[in-house]
Amino acid sequence: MSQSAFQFPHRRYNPLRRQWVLISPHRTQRPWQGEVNPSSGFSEVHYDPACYLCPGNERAGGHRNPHYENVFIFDNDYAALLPDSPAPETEDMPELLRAEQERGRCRVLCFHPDHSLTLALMQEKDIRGVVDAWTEQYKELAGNPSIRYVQIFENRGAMMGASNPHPHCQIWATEHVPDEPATETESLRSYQAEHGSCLLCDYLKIESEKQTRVVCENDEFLVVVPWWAVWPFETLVLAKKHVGSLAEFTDRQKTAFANILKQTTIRYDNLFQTSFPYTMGLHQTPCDGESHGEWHFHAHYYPPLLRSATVRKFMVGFEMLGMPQRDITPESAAERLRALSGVHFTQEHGSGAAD
Ligand code: H2U
Ligand code: ZN
Repeated sequence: MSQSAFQFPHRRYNPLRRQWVLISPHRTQRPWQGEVNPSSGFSEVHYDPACYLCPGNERAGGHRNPHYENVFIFDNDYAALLPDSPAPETEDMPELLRAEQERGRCRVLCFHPDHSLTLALMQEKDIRGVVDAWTEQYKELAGNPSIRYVQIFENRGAMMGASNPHPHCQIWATEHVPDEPATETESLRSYQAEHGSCLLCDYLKIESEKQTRVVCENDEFLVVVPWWAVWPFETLVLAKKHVGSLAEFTDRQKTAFANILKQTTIRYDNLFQTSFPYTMGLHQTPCDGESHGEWHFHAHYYPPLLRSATVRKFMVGFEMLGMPQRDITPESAAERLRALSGVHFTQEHGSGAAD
């Protein structure tokens, strides 16, 4: 592989999503205008009387949160899926107007009672508590025969549509395996059938050897800006061992997962000295009753920011109509994230939001 040839426009393949991404590295040769904006996005208060997630406060429909001390889980008051919605009547419908029943559950999981915290600022032992709660939720929902997939995800920051800065995530459990994990299942399965090995185990080996796209790692997890990253600072968190879901994690893996989430989110916050927005999600074994030896646990971080705390990437134009495109290479994004301190910028001098 010639390094110089990769400085020209080329496209790279994402074998998980089966999509191409256009890379235009020469566009970043224009002067770097990446001003570092002052810290923003952090909450100043530990308790907000107007927050519907803070302990003791009222939510929609008159529900009141308990005075919780660790994590707190409740059924989403505006759930996108219901456990008992009826099947649409499709008998007299044209074939092109297809619809199917989709039952499911939506929950909200508060990570911590403190309104001002984020995963980057929480103590590792408390993040471990979140990992334990995710594990229990996955096990319980996956054990329900009418559920075929459990999606745990976090929308962080107003830029990503999060409705509230209080540290929380959502869990949507669905009757069908949604498109993204369904495509990944297909990809992992066909790769295994063809090569007799796991796509992500093989990919992990390549990235560990090359190191150019590695952001950080610990004994159990490797974080890379993947070869095929679409978002400027997109990362993929890979379990080093071939396990399918949190339900199979050892105690050690759960602790290591909490550690890697903190390491990753600290680097994100430090990049533009802001509470870094993103959508993050866990991709785990579908619970559709089939055997899924091909599944390899991983998490995706999709952050929108491009140049500073306020300049974001928009997926418009050619990207909506053709294919995704990026300017900074995954290698340079990884290099920048890797070079950042593993200590949160607000805590480096013993002051700031985390105090
Ligand atoms: P997001 O910040 O990712 O939007 O998640 C917050 C969720 O909280 C959102 O899905 C729910 C919204 O429906 N919610 C309640 O369940 N009760 C409320 O009182 C307000 C918001
Ligand atoms: Zn709150």
